Amino acid sequence: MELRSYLRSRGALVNGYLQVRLGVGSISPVDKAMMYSVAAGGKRLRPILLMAAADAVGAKGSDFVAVAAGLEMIHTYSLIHDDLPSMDNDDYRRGRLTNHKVFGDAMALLAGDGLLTQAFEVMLEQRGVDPKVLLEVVRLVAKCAGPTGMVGGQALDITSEDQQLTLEQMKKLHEAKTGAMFVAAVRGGAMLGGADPETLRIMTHFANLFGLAFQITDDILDVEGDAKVMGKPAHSDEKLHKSTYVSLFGLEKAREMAAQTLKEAEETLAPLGEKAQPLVEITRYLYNRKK
Ligand code: GRG
Repeated sequence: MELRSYLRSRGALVNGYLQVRLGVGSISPVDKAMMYSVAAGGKRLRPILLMAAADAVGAKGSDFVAVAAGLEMIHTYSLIHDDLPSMDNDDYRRGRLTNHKVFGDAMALLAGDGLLTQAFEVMLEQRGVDPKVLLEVVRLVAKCAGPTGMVGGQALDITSEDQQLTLEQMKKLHEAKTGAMFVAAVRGGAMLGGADPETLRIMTHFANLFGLAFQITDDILDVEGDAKVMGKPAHSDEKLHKSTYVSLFGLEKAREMAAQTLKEAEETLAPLGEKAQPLVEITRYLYNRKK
C-alpha cells in the first residue's frame, strides 16, 4: 500500500465534501471565517483515521465521509478557539494567519461555534448506516469532544500552566485534550463499520496508544521546531512553563517512548490482519512526521 496516495485520496475526499457542504444556505459572514480555517490545510488525520478504522473492520471507509467531515469540523473549531488571545494567543496556524488575526476575536469565536454546531448537523446527514448506530457514534463524538474529553482536557491544560505535572497527571490531561478525539475517530469508524465488541475493544486500545504517541511526537516536534526557527538548542528552557513529555523525560527518552508506544499500537492491530494495513501505515508515519 502506498501511504502517500492513500492519505492524499482520503484527504481529498474529506476536502471535497467540506467544500461543497460548508456555506450551504449561508446568511452571514461567519461562513467565510469558518471556511478560511477549514481550507487552510491540515493533515485531516482524524477523518482519515475514521475511514481507515472502518476499512480495518471490513467495511468501506469512504462511505462514511459525512461523519468523517464532522470530526474535522470539530477539530478545526478547537484549533480556532485554542489560538484566541484568551487561550494560546497564536498568530499563525496551518501556515496562515490565525482566524482571529484575519476576522477579529468575535468572528473567530463564532466561526468556532459555527463549526462545532454544524458538525452535528453534518454527521447526522450520514446515509447508509443503521440510525441507532449513527446515534451511538454521534453520542461518542459528543462525549469525546466535550467536558469529559477535549474541552475538559483543555480546561486542565490552562489551569496547570507553570506547573510541572507528574506523568500520571500529564497522561490524564492529554488523554482528554488530544487522545479523546482519536478515540472518537477510530472507535467511531469501527462502530460505523459494524465491528463486534472484541474488535471495538482492540480498536479503542489502539486509539489510546495512537493518541499517546501523537502527543509525544507533537512535544518532540515543538522543541525541534523551536530549535530550527530560533537557532536555539533543542529542549530550550522556554518550553518549560508547559509540562510535556520532553520537559519531563528529555528528548532522547521521549523519542524512545514514542517508538515503543507506536510499536505497541501496531502490534495491537495484528488480529485484524491485512485489512488494518492502512491503519498500520498511518501509525508508522506518525513516528517520522515533520508536522
Ligand atoms: C479550545 C476546546 C478547545 C480545545 C483545544 C486541540 C486543542 C484543544 C488544542 C490545540 C493545541 C495543540 C497544539 C494541541 C496538541 C495536539 C494537537 C491537537 C495538534 C494539532 O493537531 P494536528 O497536528 O493538526 O492534527 P492539523 O492542522 O494537521 O489538523
